[in-house]
Amino acid sequence: MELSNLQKARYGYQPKLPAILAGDISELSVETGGATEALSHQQEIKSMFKHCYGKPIARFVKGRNEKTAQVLKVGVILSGGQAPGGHNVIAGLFDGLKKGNPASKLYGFLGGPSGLIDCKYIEIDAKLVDQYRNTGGFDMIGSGRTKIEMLEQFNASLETAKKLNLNALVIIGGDDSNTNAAMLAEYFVETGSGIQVIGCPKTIDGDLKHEHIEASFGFDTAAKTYSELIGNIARDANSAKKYWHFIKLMGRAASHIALEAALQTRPNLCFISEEVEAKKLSLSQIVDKICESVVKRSKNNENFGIVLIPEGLVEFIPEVKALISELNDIMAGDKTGFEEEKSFNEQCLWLEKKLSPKSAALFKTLPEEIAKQLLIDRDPHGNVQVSRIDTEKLLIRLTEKRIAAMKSEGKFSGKFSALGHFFGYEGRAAFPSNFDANYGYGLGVSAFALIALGFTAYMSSIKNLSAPASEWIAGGVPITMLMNLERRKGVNKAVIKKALVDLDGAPFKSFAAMRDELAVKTCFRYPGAIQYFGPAEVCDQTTITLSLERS
Ligand code: FBP
Repeated sequence: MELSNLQKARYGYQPKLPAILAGDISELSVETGGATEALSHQQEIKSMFKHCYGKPIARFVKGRNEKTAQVLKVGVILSGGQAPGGHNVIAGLFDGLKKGNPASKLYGFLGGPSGLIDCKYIEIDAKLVDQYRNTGGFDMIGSGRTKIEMLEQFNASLETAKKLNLNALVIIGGDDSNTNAAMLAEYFVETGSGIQVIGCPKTIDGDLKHEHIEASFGFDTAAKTYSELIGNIARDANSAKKYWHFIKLMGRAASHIALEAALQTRPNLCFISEEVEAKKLSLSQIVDKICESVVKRSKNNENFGIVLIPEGLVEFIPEVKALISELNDIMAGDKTGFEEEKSFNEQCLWLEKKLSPKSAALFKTLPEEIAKQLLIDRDPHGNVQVSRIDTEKLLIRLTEKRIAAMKSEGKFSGKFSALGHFFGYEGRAAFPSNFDANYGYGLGVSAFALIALGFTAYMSSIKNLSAPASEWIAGGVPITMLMNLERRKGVNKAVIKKALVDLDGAPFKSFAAMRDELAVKTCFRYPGAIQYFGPAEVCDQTTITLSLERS
């Protein structure tokens, strides 16, 4: 493989660690607080995690231990969507293990959790790790979305772990994968295997956060990559002055990425799904807001603009949400009638008879491609695959229709020409920013220390993230502390609560304070590309979201 110059240079980057993890690891001790509680339904969750519930928060401090020098065998899994910094978690874990004892071994399960179930793995050695230091993607061992939920899967996981004589397993994943990590940990204790499980907070979506988990790695790089692209488009729009750009941004249900990109780039409009839901805005009211901005800007001869759309938006618009939920039930039931219909039109007629009158009316108004996308299979966790619904095109179509009507009524004489974009995959495997390279690496070293010091059912945690890395605080958070009870597939389940955008939080308030002006005036901000080498104020800054949340 021929290397780019940046790749070569990034290999040489030494991630910055919290001071406590940067020193001699035999001089590492741990301080724990009192018992902890889940976010809600404490008794029910306690009964589901008899062994692992309510453990104390752990924080590494200076002290002595003999444990970090033990020979350990550890397995690692990358789970779910790619997030920049994942390879560094593995590198940190590897370096910690080898620093503790060069005889320790690290195994990588291939293709996500299914690698553990099917016993597909490789031994990760120094040569392999060195090829992936500070690089994006998950291609070192691959990732997958298999959910470990059936007893046979738990048994198969245990069998693999025993076969490899594992002391511990590290699961690098999002909320669902870390919920799985806690379940596996509980199962391993219950079955007396002694195998520990540690999770690491990963996802570009930024929705795995909590008082003690300040951010997931990957969010920083992905949000900055999208912001760079949006800034470039905004500058193009401001130069040519002829297009409205509708940009859908990845991030699943939560709008953290769209909000961060709005703070970075100051578009004319950015919809925040959580607000749309709270205010029960309809599709038509969203189009009203777009048209209002188009008309006002056109009066200033500015027939161009930028609209940011979080990818999960459709699921938060009450009438679309109701339609999706009805479609979920219909498609999960007997759909032979649907499959027998020959054309899509006939299939629609079949569906419309089964939908409530309100949902049937909405379904009929949707452009064909969007209607088809709403019927795509759900992912293994039961999520609608929002990345495959062209919300940006839907909003363009509806705005064009409305603008045409306004023109024919003599209410608008300007121009409206729109282009759609979707930024998702281009940000998920980017070279990690210095922040994500440091944070991922630190989480990996911290996961090693948690294992060596005997913890299980913990998430590796690094706090004080808006300060320079040397001042970061490392430790672990019991996973049950992040849980609440949710109804999933008709059953109450203890799961990590998704952290959506807090409408009372500083990031949203900061955007809300400027948006009326942004909707009319051109105030674009151009963040430029992520910088890897140079002054700390250019290279090591974290997201605006994190700094506002921590200030
Ligand atoms: P995770 O939740 O696993 O981190 O994945 C995040 C994500 O990138 C979402 O933003 C997006 O909706 C989804 O993955 C896309 O999934 P896929 O990679 O399966 O197309």
